[in-house]
Amino acid sequence: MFPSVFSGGIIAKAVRHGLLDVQVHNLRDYATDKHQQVDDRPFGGEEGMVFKPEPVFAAVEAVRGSAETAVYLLSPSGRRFDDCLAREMAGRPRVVLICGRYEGVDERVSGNLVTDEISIGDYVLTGGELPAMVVIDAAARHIPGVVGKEGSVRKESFADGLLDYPQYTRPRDFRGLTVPEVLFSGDHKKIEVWRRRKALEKTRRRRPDLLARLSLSPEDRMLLDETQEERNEQ
Ligand code: 4FV
Repeated sequence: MFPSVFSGGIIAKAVRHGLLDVQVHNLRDYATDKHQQVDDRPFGGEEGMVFKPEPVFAAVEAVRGSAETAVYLLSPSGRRFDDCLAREMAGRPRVVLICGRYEGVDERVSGNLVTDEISIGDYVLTGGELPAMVVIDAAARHIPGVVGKEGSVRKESFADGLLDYPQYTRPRDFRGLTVPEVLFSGDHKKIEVWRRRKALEKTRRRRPDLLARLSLSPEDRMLLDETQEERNEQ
C-alpha cells in the first residue's frame, strides 16, 4: 500500500531530495516460527485475531536504531492526531509507526514498547496503514523544504489555531457567483484584516472548540464582535 501512495506528489519529491525516508517492514519477517505467525486468537475467547507481541517487539527493536526513537502505535484508542503532533514528529530524526490489523495488537506492545498510541479519528479501520500514511503526510509537510513555499505552511489551517480563510481564484464571476471586492483592492493590510476576520468567523462557526483554546487579541475580539453585530443586524 505504501509505495503507491508515496510514489507521487510532494512526498515523493521530498524522498527524492533526501528530505524524508519511508521504510516499510513486514512483521512476518520477524516471526520466528515456521509459519511466520504474527496473529493468534484472543485469550478469554471472542471473534477475530490479535497481533502477537513477539514479532512486533522484534521488528521495532530491529529498526528503531536507538532507544530514543519514538514508537507510535496507530489505534482508535490513541491520542488524537493533530497539527501539533505532526509538527512534533517532523522535528524528530526518526519515528517508528506500528500498523495493526484485525482486532488490534497485544496490549503488552502498548504497555511496554510504544511511546504513545495515536488515533486519526473516532472510527474503526481495517488496518493501521492508512492512519500511518495520514500521519506521514501531515508530518512531512512540516519538514523544512518539503512544501515549497514555507510561507503557505506557516499560514495554513491550524498553524495559528484557526481554520483557513476563504480562497478564491479565476474566474472572477462564475455563474454569477462573484469574488469579494476587497481581494481586488490591492490594499494588502485591508486584505489581511478581511482574511483574519473570515478565519475567525469560520472557526467560531465550525470549530468553536478551537477558538476556546485560543487567547484572542483585542483586535481579534473586535473583528468577531463586528461580525456578530452585522449578523444581528441581518
Ligand atoms: C485507527 C484509527 C484504526 C483498529 C483495528 C486497525 C484499526 C485495526 N488507527 N486511528 N481510527 N485502527 O481504526 O488509528 O488493527
